[in-house]
Amino acid sequence: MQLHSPYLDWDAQKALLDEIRDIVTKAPLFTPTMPRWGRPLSVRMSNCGPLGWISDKSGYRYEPIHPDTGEPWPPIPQSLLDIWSELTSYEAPPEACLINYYSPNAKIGLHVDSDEDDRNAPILSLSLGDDARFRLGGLERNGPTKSFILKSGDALLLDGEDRMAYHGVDRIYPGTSTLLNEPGRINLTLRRVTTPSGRRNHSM
Ligand code: MD6
Ligand code: FE
Repeated sequence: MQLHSPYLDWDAQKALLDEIRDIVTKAPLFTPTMPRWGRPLSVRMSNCGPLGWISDKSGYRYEPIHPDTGEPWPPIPQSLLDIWSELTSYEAPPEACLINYYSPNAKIGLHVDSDEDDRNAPILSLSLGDDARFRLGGLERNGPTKSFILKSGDALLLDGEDRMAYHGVDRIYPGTSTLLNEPGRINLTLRRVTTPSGRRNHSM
């Protein structure tokens, strides 16, 4: 893992927030539900990019359209593509940017991001708004974990052995940032979903 704290200064955070607000007017936040039981998650979501991550009764997956509007997701802003290039040395651009919105009581349980075909690509996270306590474990659900605070403007890269590590957000700390004009937090995760074509691998 690599934590850049902070990575974005106040002006860059404000500019990114404006871009995310614009995306969310076109692709409104939806409430994902747990597969099978349909229990709603406490986090609300949207996406930008050719693919977006969704969860509903049928399961977790990437889809090219918004589950409520049926419209394609808005494109990933150039500013985010530039950050991906700056912080990762990955050969291909991200295809999905998941936008998570946390109200003061929202959290996300320990999980592994494993719906991507390309598990070699890192996942890059950017945080805006209130502080969050992020928990990072290992490859096994019941293994030891450590926790640290993610602040507005922080960039976190889950790469290498941490790419498939369990992680989650225990809680947010309302009122620790004034960026959003209201208590809450936005987290963006940039993901490569498909394996880039022409990739060289050991069979060649
Ligand atoms: C969050 N982040 O910070 C949730 N996933 O709100 C994630 O689930 C996450 O930060 C993959 C890689 C980095 C992350
Ligand atoms: Fe995750």
